[in-house]
Amino acid sequence: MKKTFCGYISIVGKPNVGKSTLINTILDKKISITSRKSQTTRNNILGVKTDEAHQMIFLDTPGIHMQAKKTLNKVLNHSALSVIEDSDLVLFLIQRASLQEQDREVLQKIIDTKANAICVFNKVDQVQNKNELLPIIQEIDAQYSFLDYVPISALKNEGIDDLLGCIKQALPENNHLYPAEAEEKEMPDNFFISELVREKIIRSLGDELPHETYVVVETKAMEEKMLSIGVIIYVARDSQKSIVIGHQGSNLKRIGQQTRLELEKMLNKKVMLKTFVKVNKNWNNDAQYLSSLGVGSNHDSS
Ligand SMILES: Nc1nc2c(ncn2[C@@H]2O[C@H](COP(=O)(O)OP(=O)(O)OP(=O)(O)O)[C@@H](O)[C@H]2O)c(=O)[nH]1
Ligand SMILES: [Mg+2]
Repeated sequence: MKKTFCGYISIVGKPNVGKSTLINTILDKKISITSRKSQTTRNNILGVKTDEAHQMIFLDTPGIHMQAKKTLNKVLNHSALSVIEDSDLVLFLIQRASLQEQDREVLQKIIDTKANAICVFNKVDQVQNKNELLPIIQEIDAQYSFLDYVPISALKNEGIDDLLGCIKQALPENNHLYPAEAEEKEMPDNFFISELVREKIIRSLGDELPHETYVVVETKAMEEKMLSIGVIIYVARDSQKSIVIGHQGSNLKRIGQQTRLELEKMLNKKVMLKTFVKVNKNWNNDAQYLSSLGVGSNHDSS
């Protein structure tokens, strides 16, 4: 019998280091939304890559943020930290040639859990002289023995094959948990559609607002050659409702259009998308409400 290898690999790091970009690049498709703003990812998002004998089950996590005050941020941190313990391998992401306080805090969690881990330097396309990485590697190596140090650019798809090679070396011998076809997803589930809308909101609106929104898919129907979808964007205050809608509906129109175009390209099908904006006060401080939405937990597909 040929040996098979399989394991859970979690991608952790401070907000905005490129965790979601990395998982999308590895899987060669978009499964997790990304943006320039911190704390874009809310759930642990799972993607599977099988390469002959090796099956890698990746978990994208919300950026770990130690100064969490709001309940939402606490829930996000908890879910990111708990996966470290449950993983066979952890990818610790840092960016460029810098190790900041927030990175050190995440590093400390890895040290505490004694996780099997690879240290990944992302965004090296923005590092002129790769020697700048050496003192950081020395500093980290003095604190913990990582299996490898791998420089990559998730955005430019550089160093990814090297990284995959290191990951495969670290996978435990195990039967594959997912059938190969689990990797193909035809109809996007409600979670993915709502994430796509949230990505467009985050990318096009102000810095604070995006974290005060959540999106629910109300209706989804395959009509004759056309996918028809209705979504509700919830915000925490009336003033935010006006921001999301914009002057004469311009923002909402743009958000809807960008989402629709991306879905059409993915599905190769016409999409009709209706968007509504509603106010739900203080939602992001209500932990019970958050968990009912699945925020901060592994989501089930709809
Ligand atoms: N130049 C460069 N930019 C990158 C690279 N990887 C990611 N980015 C950018 O960094 C920003 C953050 O990327 P995300 O993938 O959303 O980061 P994240 O770690 O998932 O962020 P949170 O979910 O908020 O914790 C985006 O604007 C990406 O395009 C890279 O290799 N090089
Ligand atoms: Mg992310």
